[in-house]
Amino acid sequence: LLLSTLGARAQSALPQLVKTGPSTQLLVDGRPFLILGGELGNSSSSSTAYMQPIWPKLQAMHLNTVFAPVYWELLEPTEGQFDFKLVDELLADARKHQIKLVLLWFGAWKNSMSVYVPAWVKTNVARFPRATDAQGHPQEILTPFSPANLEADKKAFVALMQHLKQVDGKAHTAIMVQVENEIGMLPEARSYDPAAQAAFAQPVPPELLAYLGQHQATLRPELAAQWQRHGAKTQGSWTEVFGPGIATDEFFQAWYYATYTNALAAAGKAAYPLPMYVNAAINYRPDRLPGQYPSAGPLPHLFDVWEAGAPAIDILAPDYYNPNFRYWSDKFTQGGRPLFSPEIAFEPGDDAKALYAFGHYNCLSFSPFSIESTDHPAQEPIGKTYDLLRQVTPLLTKYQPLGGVRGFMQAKDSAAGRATLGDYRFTVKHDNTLGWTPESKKTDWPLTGGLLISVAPDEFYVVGTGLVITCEPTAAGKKAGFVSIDEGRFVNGTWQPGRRLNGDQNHQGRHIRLELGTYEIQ
Ligand code: N0T
Repeated sequence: LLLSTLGARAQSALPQLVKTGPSTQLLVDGRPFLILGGELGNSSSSSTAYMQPIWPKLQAMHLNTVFAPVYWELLEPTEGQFDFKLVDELLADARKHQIKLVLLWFGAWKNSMSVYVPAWVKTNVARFPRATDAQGHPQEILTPFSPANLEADKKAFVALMQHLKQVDGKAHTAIMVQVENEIGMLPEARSYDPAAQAAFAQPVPPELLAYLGQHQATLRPELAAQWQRHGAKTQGSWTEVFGPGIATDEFFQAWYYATYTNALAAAGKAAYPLPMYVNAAINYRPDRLPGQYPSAGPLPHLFDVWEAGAPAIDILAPDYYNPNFRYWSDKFTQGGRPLFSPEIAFEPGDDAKALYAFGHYNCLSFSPFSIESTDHPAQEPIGKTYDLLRQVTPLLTKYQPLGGVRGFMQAKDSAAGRATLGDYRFTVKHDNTLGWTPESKKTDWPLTGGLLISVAPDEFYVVGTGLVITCEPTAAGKKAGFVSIDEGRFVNGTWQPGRRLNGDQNHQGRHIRLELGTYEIQ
């Protein structure tokens, strides 16, 4: 009886983020949940009919979650009149296909611009003012400095959250919400509209300076250096505190984007407290200056400003559209921040990156963009990888907080991956380094990856593709061999061994070679 009561309580708990040991976990219905996701193309969920053939594709790729936009222009076509039909149909279809939803609020900003605001907002520039460049030319960007803009956006967002509570507060089909999309200022680092100018003439808000003072030891180096260069002041104008120039302009704009977003998120959470995050359009080119890339969004060099200004936002998340996956993941996880990826370009290598992200960064979400664009869902490597990751989710989420998981990603030019886990030191190389296959002679090698879970000092599960792994005992002067290597699957959480891998399959006991699959090593 007691157990069933506890079970029922866990079931009714809202999706939430909890800190478990060194890692953050997302709990859905009381259990750790890894988002094996994909994001829909921007326009797909504007039509329930258009979505119909997409759902089976998502199932064929073993997604457990889809990231789907909710559009302000379609939610509130007439001011104050909300149309929840699309949202309700999305929820119903998601449930029918046993897929969770992360809802993307395409409100005031979508990739910097304000194209998803309803027509009654778009056409009333006097009431809903735009950001302007330094010459006063208006941009297709609502200014965050206008209380009217915030109020209108917030009213719609709160209506959405209230509705979700009503229709989904028990089922928890929607598990998280993204607030806006890739917020960023262009073509200058800050806006110069009248309200922005008035704000810039004000002192730096004391909350921001207090935050910097309290977090001195962990501030981003760019911001810390600039603040210290000008005397680490505890009050003053933006140019007195940070000096004149575009870097200061960007801090200023970021603060007001953050506080706007915070007001939205806090009001939304007051209605229905789902975890909320914002996503960043990464500036890949270090030669681009503030204003030349979507500026003042939740970018790593602005984390302190965003975290000070937007405590109601749980996670600052990277959108990956360039090859430097490790570099940006390291940046976004500095200081123990959780990794949550709502978007990554849908391309070869995503399978390896997903395995690496879940194994190495304890990431909470992986999600290729425009996931429905494939014509061969059953053949997609990311789908096959999600199938494996689904099977090992209970193991992964159990051993991650205990430090028992490692991730690997190998390209042609990678140094060997190394990890100590249990009583062994592992060396992980690209499969082609063996030189056995015609592929190894090619100039391009596919990215490969995997993860290793230690369930006992001498017992491991490994999930991956295209890797070759050797291990040696950490104890000095000892030698070790494999007792057994089994290929298999988890069926409802129970290990079901398939082939016993020996002979040529483990190079007569020298190593384990991963084709796509899950393996138990002893
Ligand atoms: C993303 C997507 C969608 C190599 C682009 C990425 C999505 C938005 N923006 O398809 O529009 O809604 O969040 C912009 C980064 C492109 C950089 C490409 C450089």
